[in-house]
Amino acid sequence: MPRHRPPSIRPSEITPPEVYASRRRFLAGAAGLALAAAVPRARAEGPEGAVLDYRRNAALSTSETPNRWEDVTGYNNFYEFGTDKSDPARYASTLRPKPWSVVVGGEAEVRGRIALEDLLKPHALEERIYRLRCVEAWSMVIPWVGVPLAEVLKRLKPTSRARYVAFTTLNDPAQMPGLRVPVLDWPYAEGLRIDEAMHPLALLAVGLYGRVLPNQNGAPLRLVVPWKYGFKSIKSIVRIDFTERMPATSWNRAAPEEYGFYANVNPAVDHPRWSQKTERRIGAGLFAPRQPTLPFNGYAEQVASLYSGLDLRRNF
Ligand SMILES: Nc1nc2c(c(=O)[nH]1)N[C@H]1C(S)=C(S)[C@@H](COP(=O)(O)O)O[C@H]1N2
Ligand SMILES: [Mo]
Repeated sequence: MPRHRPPSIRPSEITPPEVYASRRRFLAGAAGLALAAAVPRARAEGPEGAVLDYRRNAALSTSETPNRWEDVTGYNNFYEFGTDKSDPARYASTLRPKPWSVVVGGEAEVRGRIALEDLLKPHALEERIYRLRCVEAWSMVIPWVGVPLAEVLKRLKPTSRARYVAFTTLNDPAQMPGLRVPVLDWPYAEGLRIDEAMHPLALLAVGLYGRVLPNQNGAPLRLVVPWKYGFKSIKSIVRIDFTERMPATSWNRAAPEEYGFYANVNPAVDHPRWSQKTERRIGAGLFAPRQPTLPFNGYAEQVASLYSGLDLRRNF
C-alpha cells in the first residue's frame, strides 16, 4: 500500500500572508552582488542574475537544445517552497543564499563549517549541458555551471571508511515556508555511494545559463546527478556527511516502494503508479510526441559500469 502521495496543496494553504506581502524584486548589482533573481512575475524576460566566469565542457555536454530560461526557472520541484511547479519561482525570494556555508562531517579528515567561497575557491567553473529527467516522467535540458563534485570531495579527504556521501538541504522555515507543511520528513536529504559521487559526471552546481543559480533552482549550491531521477539532485545544500552506512534519503523514507536509494533513470522499471518508458520534454508543446526514456538518462556509456553485478530491478 502506498504510504505516501504528494498531496496537491494550493499555494494559499501553504504560504503565510507575510510571504505574499513581501515579494520583492532583487536585481544583481553592478558590483556583481550574487543575489539570485527569484522574481514573482507573469513572465521572465530572459537570463538574469550575476554573471559567472566559466569554461564550457563540451565533451560532457549534450548537443540537445537547452530549455528556455523561462522553463528552467519557472517549472521547478522544490517542495520547501510549495508543491506546485510554479511555487518555487513565486516564493523562493525569501531564501537568503549569501552568506552561505556548508558543514562537513563524518568519515573525513576535513570537517566543520566551511564558507561556500572556501569550498569552491580552488576550482574553475565549467558549463555542462545536461538532461534532467524527473521521476514524474518529464525532462529538460539545462546548461549548468559548477565544479565536479569529486574535486570538492577529494579536498575534504574522506577516510577509507567513507562508503557513502549524505547531503542535507537548509531547514529554516523563516526562509522556506513550505517546511511548515509535512509533505516530507524535513530537512530534505539525499545521498550517493562514494564511487557515484566521485564519478566525473556528478556536478556541484552554482549557476545556470552563465548566471548565479536562481533561488528556485537550489541557490547557492545544489547537486546535479544527470543519470539519476531529478530528486537525487538536492538543492540548497548545507551539510555534507561521509558515512559507512547507506544514508536515509527523503523520498525513499516517504515511499520506499516508489523511490529507491539508487534512483537510476531506467525505462525498464516502472514507477508503481506510472510508466517510465517515455517522457515529456518540457516546453516542447502540447502536441509534441513523448520521447523514449534512455537507460541512465542517456549516460549509460559513462556510468553503467558503476552498477555491474547490481540487480537494477531490485535496487531501483
Ligand atoms: N531540497 C530539495 N531539493 C530538490 C527537490 C526538493 O523538493 N527539495 N526536488 C528535486 C526534484 S524532484 C527535482 S526534479 C529537481 C528539480 O530541479 P530544478 O527545479 O532545478 O529543475 O530538484 C530536486 N531537488
Ligand atoms: Mo523530480
